[in-house]
Order: sequence, then C-alpha cells, then structure tokens
Amino acid sequence: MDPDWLPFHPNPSRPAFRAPAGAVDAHCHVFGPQARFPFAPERKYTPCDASKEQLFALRDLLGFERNVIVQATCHGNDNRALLDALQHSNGKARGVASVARDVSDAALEAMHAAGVRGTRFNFVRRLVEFTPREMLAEIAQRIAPLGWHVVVYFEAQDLPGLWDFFTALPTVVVVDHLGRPDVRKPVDGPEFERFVKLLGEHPNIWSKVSCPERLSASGPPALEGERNAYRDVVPFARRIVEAFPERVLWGTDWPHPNLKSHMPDDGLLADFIPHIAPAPELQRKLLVDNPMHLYWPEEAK
Ligand code: 0GY
Repeated sequence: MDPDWLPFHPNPSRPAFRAPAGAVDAHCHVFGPQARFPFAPERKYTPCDASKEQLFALRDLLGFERNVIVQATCHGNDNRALLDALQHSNGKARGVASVARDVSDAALEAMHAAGVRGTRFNFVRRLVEFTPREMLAEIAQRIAPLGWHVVVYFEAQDLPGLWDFFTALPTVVVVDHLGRPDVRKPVDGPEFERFVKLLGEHPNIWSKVSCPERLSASGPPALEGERNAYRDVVPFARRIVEAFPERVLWGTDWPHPNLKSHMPDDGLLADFIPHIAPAPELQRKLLVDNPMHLYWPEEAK
C-alpha cells in the first residue's frame, strides 16, 4: 500500500497561547521509520514516517514539556516504534500501547518499564476489524494490576452499543476526541447529552478534548495563517472541560494520521486551548495536573 494521506504541516507556527509550565501533549503519535518499524499488514491506511525527533521538536516549538504517545492502528499491535520513542525521550514521554490478549506478562512488564501506562481499544469501523468484547475485557483484566488505563476510540452513534462494555471496565477509561460528536447537531441535543451522561455517571471515565480539525464541519481555515478555524467544535469541548475539569486531556494528534481533508497547523491547534479552557486554572488542570495524574503519578502534586 502506498502512502495515502497528506504529509504533516512542514512549518507549524509558534502559538500565541503560552502553555503553563509542565504542559503535556497527551495525544500524539510516532510512525516508522517504515524501513525499521514496518506498518501492520492489516492497516487501513498508510501514513508517512513521523519520527520521535520531529515529535520532540514540535513539543518544544509549542512550548510543551512532555508527550503521551498513542499507538495507532497503522502499527497494529507492534509497539516497537512507540517503545523506541519512549526510551529516547529522557523520561519526557509516556505511552499508550495496543496489545493482544495473549501478550506475555514479561512483554507487559517491559512495556511498563519503558513508560507505557495504558492500552487502546479502537471501535472506529473504518480503522479496525471487529475485536470480540470478551477478548478486550480479558486484556483490561490483564493490564489493570499494572495501574494502566484503557483508551477508547469510537464514533458518537456507536456509544449506545458500547455503553455497557465501557462502564464495566475495571480501570480508568479515557475517551478519544470527545467521543467524536457530530458537531452539526446541538451541543445540548440527545447525542451529546448521552456522552455527558456517560462521564456524569461514571467518575472513572475521562475525555480527550482534542481533534477539532477532525470534528469540525465548518472545515479547515480558509486562508493559510487564519487563526479562527474549527470554532464549531468549541461549545462541545468547552462543555466537557467545564463540567469535568479534573478528567480532561488535550493533545495535538500530530502527525494527524488518516486526515484526508487538510493538514492543520499545530500552532493553530494550540491556540484553540484558551477557547475551550478560558481560565488559567482550567488550562493547568487540562494540560498539567490531569495528564500528570494519569501518566506520571509518581511526580504528580
Ligand atoms: C487519531 C485518529 C485516527 C486514527 C487512529 O489509530 C488510528 O489509526 O486513531 C482517525 O483516523 O480518526 O487519533 O489518530
């Protein structure tokens, strides 16, 4: 399969937003290099290489200090690129891996030592084949004693069918990208209310308030350099940040895998933060306290 998506922004702008000291980009990826870490044969898309060095340079440009690197489906259950990045991060990156039910205890322990603190279950139909729930439940039981959590990715219309599975999980559960709401629907309509209820009723469920560039219906900025893009996502993200300030995370999603419409300027994405978390106190929770609690608990205040 040839690369089938756009390369990431070659020259992201420096954001106007000043992140608080210790800020964590809690959702980003590394891919390849393909020659060393081949992509999974069962993948649904092929990204271009996105190296740890490029990720760490972006971190510095944006004024962040740490990364949470998340395994994406294009690498399947082969976490070597992720582990390599963690091991070369000087302790400044932790990870979310993807594991199979038959993963050995030794492999889990090695991942933990490298900085993995969670596993990801993907329910987005365009990205993965169906994985039986009982297998995922078994994986959750395996990783719970390590203190890991489960990251879940799904689309809003699938939440009713996943509700019972998510709410029975024995760990913290982090939902990617606000549960992918359809932002053309009202923020107080039944679909998003269901998501708010999920977090409201289950104190172990968290949400990433990331990826306005994926969720926006109004689309990319009309002009290069325009800093007013993706505003239709703001009410959704802001509602979750304000209702659950202790259970939200933010990430760039660099290098924006499988995004077909456009490639966002990561500086512009960072400038989105004060719109969804206006008060400095909210920003500190979103970018520092919450990710530290989940990924570096031994250092968290
Ligand atoms: C993201 C979003 C996407 C891809 C993946 O694991 C993945 O391949 O998560 C997507 O296509 O929406 O968070 O990277």
